[in-house]
Amino acid sequence: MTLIDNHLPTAELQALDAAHHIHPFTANTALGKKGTRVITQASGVYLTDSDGERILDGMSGLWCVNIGYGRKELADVASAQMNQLPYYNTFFQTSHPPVIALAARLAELMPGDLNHVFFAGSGSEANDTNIRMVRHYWALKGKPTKKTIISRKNAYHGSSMGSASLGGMQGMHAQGGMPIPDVTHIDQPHWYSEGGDMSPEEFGLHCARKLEAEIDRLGEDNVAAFIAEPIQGAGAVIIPAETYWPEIQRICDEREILLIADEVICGFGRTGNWFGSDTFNISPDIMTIAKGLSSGYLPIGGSVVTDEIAEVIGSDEFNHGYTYSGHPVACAVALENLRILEEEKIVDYARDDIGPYLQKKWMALADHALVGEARMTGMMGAIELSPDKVNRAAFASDKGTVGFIAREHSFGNNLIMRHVGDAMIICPPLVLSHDEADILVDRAVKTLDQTHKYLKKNGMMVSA
Ligand code: PXG
Repeated sequence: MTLIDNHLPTAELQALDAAHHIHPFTANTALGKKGTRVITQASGVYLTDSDGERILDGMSGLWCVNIGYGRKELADVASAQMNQLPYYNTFFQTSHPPVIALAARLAELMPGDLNHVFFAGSGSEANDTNIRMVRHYWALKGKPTKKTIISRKNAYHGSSMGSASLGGMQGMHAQGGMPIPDVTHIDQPHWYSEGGDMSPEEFGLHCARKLEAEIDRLGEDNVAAFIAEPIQGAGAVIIPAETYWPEIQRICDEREILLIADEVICGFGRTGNWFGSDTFNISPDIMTIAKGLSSGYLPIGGSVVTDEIAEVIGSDEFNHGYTYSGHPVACAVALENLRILEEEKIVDYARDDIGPYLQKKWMALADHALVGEARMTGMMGAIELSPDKVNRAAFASDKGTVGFIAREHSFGNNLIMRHVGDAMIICPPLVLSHDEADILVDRAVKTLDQTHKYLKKNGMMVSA
């Protein structure tokens, strides 16, 4: 227990981290010089760092700790399961109680006839499964040319070669030879930055119809699936207008295209319902899940498919699987997490109580001089920073410069907010109390005031 109770002094931890640890999505040399912030404990919605500072985690870790930190029940279940059966695979005609119970529980929770789960260790792996599964599905149905998967620019679907190819992050594609063949990307429904003079509703339809145009361009016989997050999370909490999803659904239904809803962030209460698909009335053929499935306590993800897809895939050997598919300890922890979400009515609390409470305060940030737009659904929200809010103008500085400055102030105020470009993002644990919501918003306001002052002082309130 020495790592928890009696760790090294911060400077020594930072030096060792800089010497030996390569951080994801990080310029490591620069971070090594600056020194990383070392998190040593967490409870509820608060993190504690190695200097004893308490930080309000406005991001639920990485969009995942839906039930909050420090739930002993999950630790107890993990310990018991480790003692009983720490590992066994499900490849060679074997199974085990935790994976059976979790698959059955998910089938109950899922909308429609999404009744069959292929487990993975993460969202990236689950989306890789989806690529192979939809192509194999169409091949088994005698349509092997239906291979292309259409996704969206600025989507995030993971970091493996396949899932990052599905994603539409240019910075990722620029490193390592992506996208892989037969993946294309249409525009995202990001009204604030791309909607121009259209109303949000017009723009929603306009973007959805890009899917139809892309199917026509590729030829329906060549398209396997469309994948999208109900709300783009890492893209900057992009909430589509209400015209968007019904039109996407119509197109997928009419054109025989499988619809994959990537619910890795939106699932398990985040949007105020069990799934983003419930919130937007989407009927996906496949759902990608991870993160909130275990509230991040252990790594687990999965692809949930309809009866029909399971039947087609089941007619042949699907040559695919991960060592940790259906890991018993991860499954047991996920089950316990789902029990807590349900029995403590945490999804209801997010929809009816803390969600509306926080939304009201968050949306009021739009009145701040630095904020061009505030948006929020359920318990995920964003504010767009702008030097000229009336015109939704971008800053003259490189994209992300101002966002980074705001994030540094936020860290200084002991609030974790993420920046995506010059938008600030929150995605707090669903168990946030009213008092904690007040503290979150107070610290966000303080951050905006400090950032605004800094930008004015340095002549940076300038439009591009
Ligand atoms: N789909 C979505 C919608 C995600 O948000 C993944 C898939 C991949 O899941 P794994 O478990 O393989 O990470 C994600 C992950 C960020 C950030 O900067 C977001 C994610 C991961 C890393 C960074 O916001 N989301």
